[in-house]
Amino acid sequence: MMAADQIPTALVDRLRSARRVAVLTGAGVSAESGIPTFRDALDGLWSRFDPRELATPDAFIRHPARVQAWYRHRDRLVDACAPNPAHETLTDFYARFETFSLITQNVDGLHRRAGSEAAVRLHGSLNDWRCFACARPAPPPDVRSETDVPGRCPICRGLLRPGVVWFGEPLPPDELDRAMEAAATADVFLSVGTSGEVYPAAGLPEMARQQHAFVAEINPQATPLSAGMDAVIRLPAGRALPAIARALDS
Ligand code: BJW
Ligand code: ZN
Repeated sequence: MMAADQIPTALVDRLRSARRVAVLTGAGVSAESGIPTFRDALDGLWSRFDPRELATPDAFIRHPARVQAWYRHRDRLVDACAPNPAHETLTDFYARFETFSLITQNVDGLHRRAGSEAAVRLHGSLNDWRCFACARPAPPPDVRSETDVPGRCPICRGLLRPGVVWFGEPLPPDELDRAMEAAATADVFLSVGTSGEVYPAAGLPEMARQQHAFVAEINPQATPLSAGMDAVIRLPAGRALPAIARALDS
């Protein structure tokens, strides 16, 4: 059975009686703000690079100016974008449910800009540059191309890196603990706009399901997580989440 706008009735019913709700978001939640998803090629100059190959410590060590310029390019792109109805609806969920946890893999800061300051940021932030050598915070380097001189720490001359988590690096332990606690205690867990390919984040829906949460996915495309879901909504997040809020109000 579907409520209006393809929202499964079972999900609406479970949300109505839920005390603890947790949502995991990925790049798809910012797609309608104009930010390309991680697996979509970036436009122009950057389309010849695979993001998966830039987001590693090895890529940074081999091509520091290229990686710094790529992250500065994304900083500027994000600055020119604004939160969309998906981010806004999730902010409203804090007031709607007794306990609400928002867990994001996104580094774009749009959940915070929409008012979800408490969002758990599993993969860090595009801002918060620091020194790769001494870890001191530093202002973002003004590097625009791979042929520029790489930005360095004013104190120790180490290379500057963005405050994100690259492949092979540990997630911030406090954030990961909060995310696992939210997943393990949720009555309803929603996975929104993520390909479900990157761990440990991709393990959270299964962790919730094993602890008897109702798990649902919002994504226009199927993912490796889809088969384990109690409900799937094949709609863009900016349409599905407001529709869920309307169904709960009706
Ligand atoms: C829409 C939409 C719309 C479009 N509405 N939807 C097995 C188990 C555990 C770990 C591993 C494992 N095998 C390998 C690993 C290691 C690795 C990993 O998972 N690799 C996989 C590729 C297999 N994981 C790690 O390395 C992690 N660290 C770790 O495990 O540490 C262990 C350790 C412990 C102690 C010491 C040392 C190490 C770290 C992972 C860090 C990921 N970092 C990145 C880059 C961040 C910086 C940056 O942005 O540049 O995070 S990778 C990238 O993927 C980014 C994203 O947050 C993450 C997830 O991507 P996401 O959000 O799902 O985006 P997309 O693009 O993939 O998907 C978008 C989706 O949206 C699509 O499905 C669309 O259909 C959908 N969509 N429009 C709704 N409008
Ligand atoms: Zn330094």
